[in-house]
Amino acid sequence: MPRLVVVSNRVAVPDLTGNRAAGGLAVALREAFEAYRGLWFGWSGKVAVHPSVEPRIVDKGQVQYALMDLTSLDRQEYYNGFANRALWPIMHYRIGLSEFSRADYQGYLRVNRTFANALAQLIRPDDLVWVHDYHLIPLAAELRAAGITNLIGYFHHIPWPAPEVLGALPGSRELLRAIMDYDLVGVHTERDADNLRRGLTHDLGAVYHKSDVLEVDGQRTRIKGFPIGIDVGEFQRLAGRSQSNRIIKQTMDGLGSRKLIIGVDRLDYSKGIPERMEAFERFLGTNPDQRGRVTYLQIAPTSRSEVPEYATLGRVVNETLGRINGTLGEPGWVPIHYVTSTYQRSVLAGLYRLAAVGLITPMRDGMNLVAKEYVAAQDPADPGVLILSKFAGAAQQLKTALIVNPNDKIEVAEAIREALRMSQEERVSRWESMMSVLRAQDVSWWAATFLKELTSSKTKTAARRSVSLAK
Ligand code: ADQ
Repeated sequence: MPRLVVVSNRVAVPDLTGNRAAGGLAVALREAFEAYRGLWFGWSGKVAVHPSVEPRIVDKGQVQYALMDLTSLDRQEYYNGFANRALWPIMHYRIGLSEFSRADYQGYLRVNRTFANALAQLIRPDDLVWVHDYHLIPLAAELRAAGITNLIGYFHHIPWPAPEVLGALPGSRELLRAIMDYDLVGVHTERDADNLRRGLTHDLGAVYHKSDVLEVDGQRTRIKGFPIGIDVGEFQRLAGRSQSNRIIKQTMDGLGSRKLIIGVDRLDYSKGIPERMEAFERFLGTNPDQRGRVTYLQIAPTSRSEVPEYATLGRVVNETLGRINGTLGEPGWVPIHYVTSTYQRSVLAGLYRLAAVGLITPMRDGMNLVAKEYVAAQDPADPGVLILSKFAGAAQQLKTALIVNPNDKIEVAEAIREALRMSQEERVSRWESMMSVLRAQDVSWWAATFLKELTSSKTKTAARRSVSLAK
């Protein structure tokens, strides 16, 4: 069995008691790391005066963690700058918000090179290397330059935009070129895969070798959709026994006979939080009988607060919330409850289960795991209704959700009304269809399918080796 080397911007090291971090990649990779011995390499989250030349190794049995510190300039240019102020908005179709700076781009390349040089010392000949997300697109190119010929896969967790959008970013051709150094590139949906393939053919003159394999200058890569899933059983279990939890009890007491609508998102402009609040306002305006009978709980932990666009969003959300609660609220009823804390998964699962409606309306989202968690947490006999943006990758799979355009407040308001009135029979039938998708393509399926496909890409690496030897 080869060793699995995972590379991601942040590394989720288990705490002193051996508990692994909840959420995100840590959960997604849990089972992959049970099947393979592993190494997880990335940023420690710490800022140091001098950049790391070699990583700090933390050994936790089956998995070793290799942690690199960044300087504050690295964090500014690589992380806050190019990754989060230039790439993130472009990848989410927000060209107007993308702030490109050549210095940031150089910082991004520098950190990728430093990481690759440090990682190259740790890679053994048979290791499978799996790189995650937009912070590290050039990593394979840098590893190849350092002489690494192993199989290297990349998974892109956010949308891949149409070539016309990505093309607005200076340096986008180089990013596309760097993609070709991977043996396998995974995205969440066919739409993203198609956008990336079109970008490669339009901008690099790539030619199709097979329907999902593209070739540029003798180099081949496969581009495929692998929709990420969740641990369905875990969410069902957590939700089923959540009623004794203090926060859940308090929430139930506070609600009384009111229905609950829930939204859970990092505070990010891609998630459409102010737009969603306005859609709820519209719903209350057109359905005055619902005032006092429904509460919308928005959970939105602060994220990337050093990036100016996120501070602006925080202000817009607070203003929108204040206006709606001020104008529509009553002494005994607050229309929108807004909290910014992070919660344990058991609490989130309990809150999802309490909610009659999951209102998940991102303007763009690679997948959106919250939509899936909401569905998995429902009571099978009396499930809630998922309202889901058509621009979330999850909408490609969860077709029996109420699918909406998040830009259309009237449509979202009407979906809220429909969800609150939906018969139990229809709710159960829609929920069962969604659950069968979630069970078939859960998180273990996702990791196992990607890694199986990567392992079977061997012939391409052999082809690449012979191309580079011939040069
Ligand atoms: P995110 O943009 O972070 O992920 P999402 O997929 O919804 O979006 O995942 C968020 C995760 O954080 C969920 O597991 C959720 O439970 C958790 N979470 C959110 N708020 C929380 C809170 N207050 N307390 C505790 N946990 C909270 C990126 C992409 C997505 C893609 C994922 C995975 O932007 O499109 O689905 O990666 O690939």
